[in-house]
Amino acid sequence: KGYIKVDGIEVPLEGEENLLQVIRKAGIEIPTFCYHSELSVYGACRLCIVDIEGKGIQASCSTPPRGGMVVRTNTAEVRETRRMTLELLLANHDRECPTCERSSDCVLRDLASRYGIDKVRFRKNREPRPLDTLSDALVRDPNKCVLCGDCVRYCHEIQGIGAIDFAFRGEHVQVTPAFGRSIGEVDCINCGQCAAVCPTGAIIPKSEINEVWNDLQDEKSKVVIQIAPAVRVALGEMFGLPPGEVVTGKMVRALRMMGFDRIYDTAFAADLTVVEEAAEFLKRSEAGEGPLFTSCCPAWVKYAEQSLPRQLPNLSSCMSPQSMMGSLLRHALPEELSIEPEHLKIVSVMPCTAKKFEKKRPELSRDGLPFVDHVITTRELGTMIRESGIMLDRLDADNFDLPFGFASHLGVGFGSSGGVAEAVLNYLDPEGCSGRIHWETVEDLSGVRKTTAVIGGKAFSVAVVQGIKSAAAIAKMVQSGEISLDLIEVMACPGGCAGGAGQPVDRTGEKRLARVKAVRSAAPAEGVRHAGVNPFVREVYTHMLGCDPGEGEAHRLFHTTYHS
Ligand code: HC1
Ligand code: SF4
Repeated sequence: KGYIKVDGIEVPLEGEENLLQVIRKAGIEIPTFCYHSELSVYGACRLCIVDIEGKGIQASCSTPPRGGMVVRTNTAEVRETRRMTLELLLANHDRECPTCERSSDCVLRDLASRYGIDKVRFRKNREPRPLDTLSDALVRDPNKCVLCGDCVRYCHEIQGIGAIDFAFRGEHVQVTPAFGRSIGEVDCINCGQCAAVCPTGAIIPKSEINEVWNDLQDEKSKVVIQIAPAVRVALGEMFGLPPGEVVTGKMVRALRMMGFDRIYDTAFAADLTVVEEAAEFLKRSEAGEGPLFTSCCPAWVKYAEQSLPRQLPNLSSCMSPQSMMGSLLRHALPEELSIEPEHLKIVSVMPCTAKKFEKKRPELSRDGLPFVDHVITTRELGTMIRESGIMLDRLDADNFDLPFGFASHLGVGFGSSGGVAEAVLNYLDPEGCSGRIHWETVEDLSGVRKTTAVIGGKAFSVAVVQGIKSAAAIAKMVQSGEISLDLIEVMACPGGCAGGAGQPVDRTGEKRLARVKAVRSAAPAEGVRHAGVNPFVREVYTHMLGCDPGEGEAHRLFHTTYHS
C-alpha cells in the first residue's frame, strides 16, 4: 500500500513483489542479468542497484517495496558502480561480438553500449575455457558466461533437471554440468530453455545452417523442407514484424526462392498424429490400460526414458509429427521424384532445440537413412533468409505443396500448449468438442490444466502440462493413484512449442503470449477444422497405405519404441 518515490515521481504500490517491478512500472528500464520474473530471485549480478534514502546502494530485485521509500535510480554512484560491474564482466568475456550468434540480442553488448563503455580498465584473469560441443542440440561457450545463473535456475526450477550448476568458488566459479562433463553427457533433455534465458551467447542452439546450404548446392539432391506449426507466428520478428504476426505465405515464398524442391507443413503430420494417437487412445481405453501420455515433445520423451521407466508403456508409441512426416516422405518421395533414396534430403524448421536430438534417435530411421537429415530452428531459418538477401516482410504469399502441405486448424494448433489434446478430443468427438475446451488450473501445480471430456457417452479426464517439473509431479501422482487421468499432453517449454528455445530471442517471455494466441488462429479461415475432415489425411490411408489408422503399414511407418 502507499507510494514509492522513484526519481522524484510518486509510483503507487499495487502488490509488486520487489522494488525492481515498481521501478519498471514507472517506465525506467532497470538493467539486470539475473532477474527473471518466472524464476526465483538470485540478486547476484548487482546491475539493478539503486540508491534508497537512508539505506544506500541496494539491489532492487531483492528489496521488498515499502510505502514511503525514496529511490534514485541514476545517481553518479549508481552509474559508476554499474559501469564497474560491466567492465569486470567484459574483462573476462570473449569479446568476439561480430561472430557471436547472439550478437544482435546480447544483454551485455547492449548494456556496454548503453553505459558508454569505450574501454575496459581491468585485465583478464582467467584462462580461456574449451567450447562444449558434444550435445546434439546445444553449444556451451563458458568464455561468454556472466554467471547470472538464469540457466541454472531454469533447469532446476522449471524443468526439475539440474543438468547444470555453479561449481568452484571465488574467481574460479563457473556454470558447468556435473564433474566437468559435457552437457551432452548428462541428463540434459535438450529443451534449450537455458539458452533461451541466457543473456549472452554462453549457451546457444547448435547450428545446422551450413549443412542445409551444402545440400541445397548439391545438384544430385532434392531438398524437401517441413515447417513446424509454431514457426509461422515468430519468424516475422526477425524481420521487424510484431510477435504473433502470421507469416506462413511469405515464409513459403522465401523457401521457394532459396531453392527447396518441396515445402510441406509439419501440421499435416500433426493431423496424422491425431488420427494415430486417437486410435491408440481408444484401444487402450477399451482394454482398460493406463493413461496415455503424448509423445510429440522430444525433451519430455528423453526425460520419461531416463527418469520414469515405469511410465514408458503409457507413452504414446506415435512418432512426433516431425518424424512421421520424415518417415512418410522417405516412403513416398523417392519414387515420386524419381531419385535414389539417399539423394532425398529432408530438412525441418522447428521452434525447438530438442528436435535436433530427436532426429538422431536410431529408431527414427529406415535402411540407414534418418527420417530427418537436418533440423534448423526458427532463428536459423531467419538467418538463412537474411543471408539470401530476401526481405521476408516484403514478399507475397505462396502456398505449401500438396498433398503434405494441407493441415487442419487443430493440426496447426499443435504449436501451443493444449493443442495436441484439443485436436485429439475434437477428432474423437467433433460435435461435443467443437466449442473451445474449458481448461481448469490445478491447485498447487503450476503448469497443469485439466478438463473432463465426454466421448461416446464416456467421461475422460484430460490434463495438459507445460514444464518437465510439473510433468514429473503429475506422472508420480498417476503412479501412486493420487490422480486418475486418461490422456496427458506434455510439452517441456512454456506455452508449448510457441515458447520453444529455437524461436527468436524472448528472454523474459514477453512475446510468448502473442505467439500462443496467434498459433490458435494461424490456419487459413476457410480451412478444415480437424484431422478427420482433412481430405489429404484420408488419401494417405486409402491410397498410399491401404490400411486403417494404427494398423499395418501405418503402424510400421508412424510408430516407434522407447527404452530406459
Ligand atoms: Fe512442435 Fe510438433 S507442435 S512438437 O511443438 O507435435 O517443435 O511447432 O513441430 O513434431 O506439428 C515443435 C511446434 C512441432 C512435432 C507438430
Ligand atoms: Fe537444462 Fe534444458 Fe538446458 Fe538441458 S537444455 S541444461 S535440461 S534447461
